[in-house]
Amino acid sequence: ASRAVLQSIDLSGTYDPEQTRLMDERCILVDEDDRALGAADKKTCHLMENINKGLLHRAFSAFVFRPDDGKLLLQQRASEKITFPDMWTNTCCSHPLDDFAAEKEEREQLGVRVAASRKLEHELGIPPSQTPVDAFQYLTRIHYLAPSDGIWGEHEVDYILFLTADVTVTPNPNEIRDHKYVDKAELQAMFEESSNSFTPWFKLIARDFLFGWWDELLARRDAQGKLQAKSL
Ligand code: DMA
Ligand code: MN
Repeated sequence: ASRAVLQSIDLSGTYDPEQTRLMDERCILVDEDDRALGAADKKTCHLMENINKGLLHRAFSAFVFRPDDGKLLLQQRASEKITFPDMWTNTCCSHPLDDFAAEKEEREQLGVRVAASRKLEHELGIPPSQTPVDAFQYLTRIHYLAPSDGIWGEHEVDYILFLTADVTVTPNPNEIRDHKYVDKAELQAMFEESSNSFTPWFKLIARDFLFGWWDELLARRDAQGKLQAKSL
């Protein structure tokens, strides 16, 4: 894709100032085989007009499970979010950034692990000491495209990371409106009640992968009934 044809728009005065500022972060552009091609700002990467021309970037979706009862931590995105506001989703999603050398490291998915730890702190206030990079389990990568509201959307190679850990949550209200722990039945009930209040990538991952992997986590509980730190 030629950079020259990419669109931009003026966000000033339209959206939350902090979320507007974060649109200057630089995402890592990739091809369909997840080979890094360069970088573009988050705003450029999330405009449907550019996505429709094939622009694709790298992302992660983290899922945090509570060892004691095997429940998954969900978040509801803040109303301030420019893409997919107010929707319920997995624990934390974001992008490894071209702005940080450590987040460009592809060996052992190190870059996305570092980004996941950074954003679990930024969005949920989880101390990084509770999310060491080698504690994340990398499951797979998915390539997906999903419009948000016409102007905005997602087109990503998304790394799925699981973390089984006790975490201390102190939400950042600019990122998160609400959060809660759910078991499988509670999540199913939420889907049945209002499927359209969930992000498209979370619904896709739930439909294709989540429940099977979650069953495996639960099947490998120790004698005390606790989830093991790494069991897939
Ligand atoms: C983007 O998440 C990543 C995925 C997998 C959709 P996001 O919109 O929550 O990113 P950020 O928190 O950086 O705005
Ligand atoms: Mn994205």
